[in-house]
Amino acid sequence: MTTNQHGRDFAAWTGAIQARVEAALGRLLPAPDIVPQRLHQAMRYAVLGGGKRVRPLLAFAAGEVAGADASRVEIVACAVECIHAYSLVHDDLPCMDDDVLRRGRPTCHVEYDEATALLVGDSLQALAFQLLAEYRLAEDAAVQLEMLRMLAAACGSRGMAGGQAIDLGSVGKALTLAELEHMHIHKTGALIRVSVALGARCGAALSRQELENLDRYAKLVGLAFQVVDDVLDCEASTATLGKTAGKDAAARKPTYVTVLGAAGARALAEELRADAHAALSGFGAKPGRLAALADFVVLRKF
Ligand code: GRG
Repeated sequence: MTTNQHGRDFAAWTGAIQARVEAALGRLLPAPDIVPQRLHQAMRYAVLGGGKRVRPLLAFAAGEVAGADASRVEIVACAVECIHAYSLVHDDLPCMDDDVLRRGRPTCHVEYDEATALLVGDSLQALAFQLLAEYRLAEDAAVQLEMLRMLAAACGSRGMAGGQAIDLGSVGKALTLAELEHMHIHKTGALIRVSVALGARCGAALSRQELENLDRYAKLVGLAFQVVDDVLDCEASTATLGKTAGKDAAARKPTYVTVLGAAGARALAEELRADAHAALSGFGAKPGRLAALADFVVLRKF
Protein backbone atom coordinates (compact mmCIF):
# COMPACT_ATOMS: atom_id res chain seq x y z
CA MET A 1 0.00 0.00 0.00
CA THR A 2 1.20 3.56 -0.70
CA THR A 3 1.36 6.18 2.07
CA ASN A 4 -1.78 7.81 0.66
CA GLN A 5 -3.66 4.50 0.62
CA HIS A 6 -2.56 3.88 4.22
CA GLY A 7 -3.82 7.35 5.13
CA ARG A 8 -7.17 6.74 3.42
CA ASP A 9 -7.52 3.32 5.06
CA PHE A 10 -6.82 4.82 8.50
CA ALA A 11 -9.25 7.70 7.92
CA ALA A 12 -11.97 5.25 6.86
CA TRP A 13 -11.29 3.06 9.90
CA THR A 14 -11.38 5.98 12.37
CA GLY A 15 -14.61 7.26 10.78
CA ALA A 16 -16.22 3.82 11.07
CA ILE A 17 -15.15 3.36 14.72
CA GLN A 18 -16.25 6.88 15.66
CA ALA A 19 -19.69 6.23 14.09
CA ARG A 20 -19.93 2.83 15.78
CA VAL A 21 -19.07 4.27 19.19
CA GLU A 22 -21.51 7.16 18.74
CA ALA A 23 -24.32 4.71 17.93
CA ALA A 24 -23.42 2.41 20.83
CA LEU A 25 -23.26 5.30 23.31
CA GLY A 26 -26.63 6.49 22.01
CA ARG A 27 -28.09 3.06 22.86
CA LEU A 28 -26.31 2.56 26.18
CA LEU A 29 -26.95 5.98 27.70
CA PRO A 30 -30.36 6.34 29.38
CA ALA A 31 -32.98 7.64 26.93
CA PRO A 32 -33.77 11.34 27.24
CA ASP A 33 -37.42 10.72 28.15
CA ILE A 34 -36.62 8.45 31.16
CA VAL A 35 -37.02 10.07 34.60
CA PRO A 36 -35.09 12.14 35.64
CA GLN A 37 -35.27 13.50 32.10
CA ARG A 38 -33.13 16.60 32.63
CA LEU A 39 -30.22 14.58 34.04
CA HIS A 40 -30.43 12.03 31.23
CA GLN A 41 -30.63 14.76 28.61
CA ALA A 42 -27.58 16.44 30.14
CA MET A 43 -25.66 13.12 30.17
CA ARG A 44 -26.41 12.68 26.47
CA TYR A 45 -25.43 16.29 25.81
CA ALA A 46 -22.04 15.73 27.47
CA VAL A 47 -21.25 12.48 25.67
CA LEU A 48 -22.87 12.49 22.23
CA GLY A 49 -22.12 14.46 19.09
CA GLY A 50 -18.54 15.49 19.64
CA GLY A 51 -15.03 14.55 20.55
CA LYS A 52 -12.30 12.74 18.67
CA ARG A 53 -12.98 9.45 20.50
CA VAL A 54 -9.23 8.86 20.87
CA ARG A 55 -9.63 6.47 23.82
CA PRO A 56 -12.21 4.26 22.04
CA LEU A 57 -9.98 4.21 18.94
CA LEU A 58 -7.07 3.03 21.09
CA ALA A 59 -9.24 0.34 22.69
CA PHE A 60 -10.33 -0.96 19.28
CA ALA A 61 -6.79 -0.90 17.89
CA ALA A 62 -5.47 -2.80 20.93
CA GLY A 63 -8.39 -5.22 20.65
CA GLU A 64 -7.39 -5.95 17.05
CA VAL A 65 -3.89 -6.94 18.19
CA ALA A 66 -5.45 -9.50 20.54
CA GLY A 67 -8.00 -10.69 17.98
CA ALA A 68 -10.84 -9.45 20.22
CA ASP A 69 -14.51 -9.64 19.39
CA ALA A 70 -15.47 -6.09 18.34
CA SER A 71 -18.77 -6.24 20.24
CA ARG A 72 -16.81 -6.68 23.47
CA VAL A 73 -14.39 -3.89 22.68
CA GLU A 74 -17.37 -1.65 21.92
CA ILE A 75 -18.49 -1.90 25.57
CA VAL A 76 -14.99 -1.08 26.83
CA ALA A 77 -14.81 1.83 24.36
CA CYS A 78 -18.11 3.24 25.63
CA ALA A 79 -17.03 2.81 29.26
CA VAL A 80 -13.76 4.71 28.81
CA GLU A 81 -15.51 7.42 26.81
CA CYS A 82 -18.09 7.83 29.62
CA ILE A 83 -15.24 8.29 32.08
CA HIS A 84 -13.55 10.76 29.73
CA ALA A 85 -16.77 12.78 29.26
CA TYR A 86 -17.32 12.83 33.03
CA SER A 87 -13.79 14.17 33.55
CA LEU A 88 -14.35 16.95 31.03
CA VAL A 89 -17.70 17.95 32.58
CA HIS A 90 -16.18 18.15 36.06
CA ASP A 91 -12.97 19.79 34.79
CA ASP A 92 -15.03 22.59 33.21
CA LEU A 93 -16.90 23.41 36.45
CA PRO A 94 -16.29 26.81 38.08
CA CYS A 95 -14.57 25.10 41.04
CA MET A 96 -11.99 23.57 38.67
CA ASP A 97 -11.00 25.06 35.28
CA ASP A 98 -14.14 27.20 35.00
CA ASP A 99 -14.65 26.98 31.25
CA VAL A 100 -17.64 27.85 29.09
CA LEU A 101 -16.77 26.10 25.82
CA ARG A 102 -16.21 22.39 25.13
CA ARG A 103 -16.38 20.55 21.83
CA GLY A 104 -17.55 23.77 20.18
CA ARG A 105 -20.59 24.09 22.45
CA PRO A 106 -21.42 25.60 25.84
CA THR A 107 -20.05 23.42 28.64
CA CYS A 108 -22.50 21.18 30.48
CA HIS A 109 -22.92 23.46 33.52
CA VAL A 110 -23.52 26.47 31.24
CA GLU A 111 -26.10 24.63 29.11
CA TYR A 112 -27.78 23.06 32.19
CA ASP A 113 -26.57 24.13 35.65
CA GLU A 114 -23.76 23.29 38.06
CA ALA A 115 -25.66 20.77 40.16
CA THR A 116 -26.80 18.91 37.05
CA ALA A 117 -23.25 18.91 35.65
CA LEU A 118 -21.95 17.44 38.89
CA LEU A 119 -24.56 14.69 38.73
CA VAL A 120 -23.79 14.09 35.03
CA GLY A 121 -20.20 13.34 35.95
CA ASP A 122 -21.20 11.11 38.86
CA SER A 123 -23.70 9.22 36.73
CA LEU A 124 -21.34 8.75 33.79
CA GLN A 125 -18.66 7.35 36.08
CA ALA A 126 -21.16 4.90 37.57
CA LEU A 127 -22.45 3.95 34.10
CA ALA A 128 -18.91 3.08 32.95
CA PHE A 129 -18.53 0.53 35.74
CA GLN A 130 -22.05 -0.78 35.22
CA LEU A 131 -21.19 -1.51 31.58
CA LEU A 132 -18.02 -3.40 32.50
CA ALA A 133 -19.94 -5.45 35.05
CA GLU A 134 -23.06 -6.09 32.96
CA TYR A 135 -21.64 -7.39 29.67
CA ARG A 136 -19.48 -10.45 29.11
CA LEU A 137 -16.08 -9.06 28.07
CA ALA A 138 -13.69 -11.94 28.72
CA GLU A 139 -14.03 -15.73 28.81
CA ASP A 140 -12.44 -15.84 32.24
CA ALA A 141 -14.46 -14.03 34.95
CA ALA A 142 -11.21 -13.32 36.83
CA VAL A 143 -9.94 -11.38 33.79
CA GLN A 144 -13.14 -9.34 33.71
CA LEU A 145 -12.86 -8.57 37.42
CA GLU A 146 -9.27 -7.47 36.82
CA MET A 147 -10.53 -5.16 34.04
CA LEU A 148 -12.92 -3.51 36.52
CA ARG A 149 -10.10 -3.10 39.01
CA MET A 150 -7.85 -1.58 36.36
CA LEU A 151 -10.46 0.99 35.35
CA ALA A 152 -11.10 1.93 38.98
CA ALA A 153 -7.37 2.36 39.61
CA ALA A 154 -7.00 4.49 36.46
CA CYS A 155 -9.84 6.83 37.48
CA GLY A 156 -9.16 7.21 41.17
CA SER A 157 -6.91 9.20 43.46
CA ARG A 158 -3.82 7.32 42.24
CA GLY A 159 -4.86 7.86 38.62
CA MET A 160 -6.85 10.55 36.81
CA ALA A 161 -8.47 12.22 39.85
CA GLY A 162 -5.10 12.30 41.61
CA GLY A 163 -3.51 13.89 38.53
CA GLN A 164 -6.25 16.50 38.52
CA ALA A 165 -5.55 17.24 42.21
CA ILE A 166 -1.84 17.73 41.43
CA ASP A 167 -2.81 19.96 38.48
CA LEU A 168 -5.04 22.15 40.65
CA GLY A 169 -2.27 22.42 43.23
CA SER A 170 0.37 23.43 40.68
CA VAL A 171 -1.15 26.72 39.51
CA GLY A 172 1.47 29.46 39.58
CA LYS A 173 4.27 27.02 40.44
CA ALA A 174 7.37 26.24 38.38
CA LEU A 175 7.43 22.46 37.89
CA THR A 176 10.41 20.45 36.71
CA LEU A 177 10.01 18.25 33.65
CA ALA A 178 9.83 15.19 35.93
CA GLU A 179 7.07 16.77 38.05
CA LEU A 180 5.12 17.74 34.95
CA GLU A 181 5.44 14.21 33.61
CA HIS A 182 4.28 12.75 36.92
CA MET A 183 1.18 14.96 36.85
CA HIS A 184 0.25 14.09 33.28
CA ILE A 185 0.95 10.37 33.54
CA HIS A 186 -1.88 10.45 36.07
CA LYS A 187 -4.23 13.18 34.83
CA THR A 188 -4.34 12.33 31.12
CA GLY A 189 -2.18 9.24 30.78
CA ALA A 190 -3.95 6.84 33.14
CA LEU A 191 -7.19 6.72 31.13
CA ILE A 192 -5.38 6.44 27.81
CA ARG A 193 -3.26 3.62 29.21
CA VAL A 194 -6.22 1.69 30.56
CA SER A 195 -8.10 2.12 27.26
CA VAL A 196 -5.35 0.13 25.54
CA ALA A 197 -5.11 -2.40 28.37
CA LEU A 198 -8.85 -3.08 28.45
CA GLY A 199 -9.16 -3.31 24.65
CA ALA A 200 -6.38 -5.91 24.61
CA ARG A 201 -7.95 -7.91 27.45
CA CYS A 202 -11.16 -8.39 25.44
CA GLY A 203 -9.20 -10.75 23.19
CA ALA A 204 -7.07 -13.86 23.47
CA ALA A 205 -4.61 -13.83 26.35
CA LEU A 206 -1.44 -12.02 25.31
CA SER A 207 1.89 -12.91 26.86
CA ARG A 208 3.15 -10.87 29.80
CA GLN A 209 5.81 -9.37 27.54
CA GLU A 210 3.21 -8.39 24.93
CA LEU A 211 1.01 -6.75 27.58
CA GLU A 212 4.05 -4.87 28.92
CA ASN A 213 4.94 -3.66 25.42
CA LEU A 214 1.39 -2.48 24.84
CA ASP A 215 1.44 -0.68 28.19
CA ARG A 216 4.73 1.00 27.33
CA TYR A 217 3.24 2.12 24.01
CA ALA A 218 0.13 3.48 25.79
CA LYS A 219 2.18 5.34 28.41
CA LEU A 220 4.20 7.05 25.67
CA VAL A 221 1.09 7.92 23.64
CA GLY A 222 -0.60 9.31 26.76
CA LEU A 223 2.35 11.61 27.40
CA ALA A 224 2.60 12.62 23.74
CA PHE A 225 -1.12 13.43 23.82
CA GLN A 226 -0.59 15.89 26.67
CA VAL A 227 2.55 17.46 25.18
CA VAL A 228 0.64 18.14 21.95
CA ASP A 229 -2.37 19.39 23.94
CA ASP A 230 -0.09 21.96 25.60
CA VAL A 231 1.31 23.08 22.24
CA LEU A 232 -2.16 23.36 20.70
CA ASP A 233 -3.39 25.35 23.71
CA CYS A 234 -0.76 27.97 22.76
CA GLU A 235 -0.82 27.74 18.99
CA ALA A 236 -4.32 26.79 17.83
CA SER A 237 -7.43 28.97 17.86
CA THR A 238 -10.51 28.54 20.03
CA ALA A 239 -12.54 27.86 16.87
CA THR A 240 -10.22 25.01 15.79
CA LEU A 241 -10.02 23.45 19.25
CA GLY A 242 -13.71 23.85 20.12
CA LYS A 243 -12.53 24.84 23.63
CA THR A 244 -11.01 28.02 24.98
CA ALA A 245 -7.44 28.37 23.68
CA GLY A 246 -4.68 29.92 25.79
CA LYS A 247 -6.26 28.70 29.04
CA ASP A 248 -3.03 27.33 30.50
CA ALA A 249 -1.13 30.61 30.24
CA ALA A 250 -4.15 32.57 31.50
CA ALA A 251 -4.40 30.22 34.50
CA ARG A 252 -0.61 30.41 35.12
CA LYS A 253 -0.32 26.64 34.72
CA PRO A 254 3.02 24.96 34.12
CA THR A 255 2.97 23.17 30.75
CA TYR A 256 5.41 21.46 28.40
CA VAL A 257 5.57 24.76 26.50
CA THR A 258 6.46 26.80 29.61
CA VAL A 259 9.12 24.24 30.58
CA LEU A 260 10.57 23.37 27.13
CA GLY A 261 9.36 26.11 24.78
CA ALA A 262 7.10 25.32 21.81
CA ALA A 263 9.88 23.87 19.64
CA GLY A 264 11.19 21.78 22.55
CA ALA A 265 7.71 20.45 23.25
CA ARG A 266 7.20 19.55 19.58
CA ALA A 267 10.57 17.75 19.58
CA LEU A 268 9.59 15.82 22.71
CA ALA A 269 6.30 14.77 21.09
CA GLU A 270 8.26 13.46 18.10
CA GLU A 271 10.60 11.53 20.40
CA LEU A 272 7.63 9.99 22.22
CA ARG A 273 6.05 9.05 18.88
CA ALA A 274 9.22 7.26 17.76
CA ASP A 275 9.46 5.45 21.12
CA ALA A 276 5.79 4.44 20.89
CA HIS A 277 6.43 2.92 17.45
CA ALA A 278 9.48 1.11 18.84
CA ALA A 279 7.39 -0.35 21.69
CA LEU A 280 5.24 -2.07 19.04
CA SER A 281 8.14 -3.65 17.19
CA GLY A 282 7.69 -7.10 18.76
CA PHE A 283 4.23 -7.49 17.23
CA GLY A 284 5.30 -7.60 13.56
CA ALA A 285 2.72 -6.06 11.19
CA LYS A 286 -0.25 -6.58 13.56
CA PRO A 287 -0.35 -3.25 15.44
CA GLY A 288 -0.59 -1.00 12.33
CA ARG A 289 -3.56 0.89 13.71
CA LEU A 290 -1.82 1.54 17.04
CA ALA A 291 1.19 2.97 15.19
CA ALA A 292 -1.11 5.14 13.07
CA LEU A 293 -2.88 6.33 16.23
CA ALA A 294 0.45 7.43 17.73
CA ASP A 295 0.97 9.48 14.54
CA PHE A 296 -2.56 10.86 14.77
CA VAL A 297 -2.09 11.93 18.40
CA VAL A 298 1.16 13.74 17.63
CA LEU A 299 0.25 15.27 14.25
CA ARG A 300 -3.32 16.33 15.10
CA LYS A 301 -4.30 19.96 14.73
CA PHE A 302 -7.16 19.98 17.30
C1 GRG B 1 -12.25 16.15 36.99
C2 GRG B 1 -11.46 13.94 37.97
C3 GRG B 1 -11.33 14.99 36.96
C4 GRG B 1 -10.39 14.85 36.05
C5 GRG B 1 -10.18 15.77 34.93
C6 GRG B 1 -8.62 14.79 31.90
C7 GRG B 1 -8.90 15.85 32.88
C8 GRG B 1 -8.88 15.43 34.28
C9 GRG B 1 -9.20 17.10 32.54
C10 GRG B 1 -9.27 17.59 31.18
C11 GRG B 1 -8.48 18.83 31.07
C12 GRG B 1 -7.69 18.83 29.87
C13 GRG B 1 -8.09 19.79 28.82
C14 GRG B 1 -6.65 18.02 29.77
C15 GRG B 1 -5.81 17.97 28.60
C16 GRG B 1 -5.89 16.69 27.89
C17 GRG B 1 -7.28 16.32 27.58
C18 GRG B 1 -7.87 15.25 28.38
C19 GRG B 1 -7.90 16.92 26.59
C20 GRG B 1 -9.26 16.61 26.16
O1 GRG B 1 -9.29 15.34 25.57
P1 GRG B 1 -9.59 15.16 24.03
O2 GRG B 1 -8.74 16.09 23.20
O3 GRG B 1 -11.09 15.67 23.97
O4 GRG B 1 -9.53 13.71 23.71
P2 GRG B 1 -12.26 15.29 22.97
O5 GRG B 1 -13.21 16.45 23.07
O6 GRG B 1 -11.69 15.11 21.58
O7 GRG B 1 -12.87 14.02 23.49
